[in-house]
Amino acid sequence: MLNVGFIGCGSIGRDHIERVRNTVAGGRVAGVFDVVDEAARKAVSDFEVDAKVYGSAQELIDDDAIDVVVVASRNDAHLEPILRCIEIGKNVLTEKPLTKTSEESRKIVDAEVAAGRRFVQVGFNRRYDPGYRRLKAIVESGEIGSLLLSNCRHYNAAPATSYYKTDDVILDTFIHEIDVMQWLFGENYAAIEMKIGKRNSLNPAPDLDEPQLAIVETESGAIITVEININCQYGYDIQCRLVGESGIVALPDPAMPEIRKNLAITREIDPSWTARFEESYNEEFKAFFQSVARTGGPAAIPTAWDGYIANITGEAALASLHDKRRVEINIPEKPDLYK
Ligand code: ISE
Repeated sequence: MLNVGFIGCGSIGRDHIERVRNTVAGGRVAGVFDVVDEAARKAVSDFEVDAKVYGSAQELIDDDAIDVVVVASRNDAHLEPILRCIEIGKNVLTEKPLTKTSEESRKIVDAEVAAGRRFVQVGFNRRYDPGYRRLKAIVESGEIGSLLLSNCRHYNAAPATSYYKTDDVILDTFIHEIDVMQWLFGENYAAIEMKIGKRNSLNPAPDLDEPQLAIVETESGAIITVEININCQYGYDIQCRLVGESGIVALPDPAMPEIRKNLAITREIDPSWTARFEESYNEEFKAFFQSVARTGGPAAIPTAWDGYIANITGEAALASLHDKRRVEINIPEKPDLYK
């Protein structure tokens, strides 16, 4: 049983504490830290865990009583705790994005390469979703031939926070497709072009420009389009259709009962990602615990390298948004550690 220390007890941090407490075997909630001390104490009492509340992230990481660390703090507060974990040799599962910039994420990659081992698993949870995993298996079986095109939908009913901005649409929302499509296509991206669509009058935030449309080109010339709409009002709606040379495969919707009533057939849509992707979050934690418990590491996928190249693509997307042009993506050579 691994003693798990949690850094960040906001909404996703609380979800993870709860899943380790109640659902996923192999770990015990042993410590918590949040910059808002009250949030850490509340998590301990709400989930009735026997966990120590630490005064700083470093104090938690450095404590011998903590075996592995989960980072679920704000996106701009991931770098220091992850670097500290690598420095003292502790495995860490961090929420996505790895960091907010490719420069910061490169520091994590370099630290792992210098240490000669992977310690970091990045929370691109979709790689553990049963639907996406089936897509991957079908692609790899060769059943629909080489991929030519893809069309994705990433819709949120409303933005995740009241301070969500245009750039967050890329670095916090679209970053999921950046990672998962690169994984499905099994090749690097070559270029990206972003467009901002007509403003939704129900979008409450002045500096949040969306919906956005991404047109991504892979190295082999395949084209992926992604609609990102985070004020869709009606629910959390994730779609993905892959077009191969001899067939098409689409991501299944989550199984929901169909109700026939009042001259209509209806099926519920999940309200948010926590419900829609619950199984994938549980599976990513299982993989994290198993990789550490079974082998003492290295960490499971997605790796810090995946987090880093997602940042490079995110930055190209931002440049495209700001300069209104197609931007080339240059992915550096992958170090042996990640091959
Ligand atoms: C959130 O952090 C997620 O991970 C969701 O999957 C995404 O849809 C949402 O926009 C993000 O804020």
